Amino acid sequence: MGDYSAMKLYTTQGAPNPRLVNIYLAEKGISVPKEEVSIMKGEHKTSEYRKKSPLAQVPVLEMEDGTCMTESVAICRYFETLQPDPPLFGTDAKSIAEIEMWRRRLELLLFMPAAFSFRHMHPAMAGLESQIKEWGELSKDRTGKMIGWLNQQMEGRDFIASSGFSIADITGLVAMDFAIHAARVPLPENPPHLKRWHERLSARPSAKA
Ligand SMILES: N[C@@H](CCC(=O)N[C@@H](CS)C(=O)NCC(=O)O)C(=O)O
Repeated sequence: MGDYSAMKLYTTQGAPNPRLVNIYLAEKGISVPKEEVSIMKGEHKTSEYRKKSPLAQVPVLEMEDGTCMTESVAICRYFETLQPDPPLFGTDAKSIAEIEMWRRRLELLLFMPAAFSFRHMHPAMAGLESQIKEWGELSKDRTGKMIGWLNQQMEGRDFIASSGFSIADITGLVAMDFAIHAARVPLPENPPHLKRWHERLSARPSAKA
């Protein structure tokens, strides 16, 4: 088990991209000191913070030598190399490719439309986004269609990729919770394939991270 006490993770409670990293770290049993950054108070837009995150986003991992790494999945991949067990990005050519296929689908076709829907329609986001209501509505519709497709795909599966629990499930959980709570697109009740997967994932202690 590595000692990561000289690093710092800048994170925001309730925001989906930091949540992905926090769930990943919990699943790996990795502990890193954290500092809370309030997006609503604009703490990510200060010139001091932009030195760490030029695009003014969370999360950021500040390494021992002062290097700052942004992009949630880049941060996870960094720890995956430092501490490969348990493997969450696959172990061989086929599992690595399959996990990446699902991770990309879930990020681009579920999380992004859900995020656009929330950012372009929710009044709380008016200060952060040039809102285009029609784009928000179209994105909400796309989120719902993707969830419907995913529900069919999950028939008979415990986890998203065939090799078992992975970063694809973490991406899926974060995206699905964001779709439910922020974009207000519900989980289908029937057939309950996706709902069962969601309940299984939500019951893991890491889901609270
Ligand atoms: N691609 C980046 C996206 C980071 C991102 O969009 N973070 C959001 C919070 S979930 C943020 O910092 N938003 C601030 C803003 O929109 O002003 C990643 O994967 O880390």
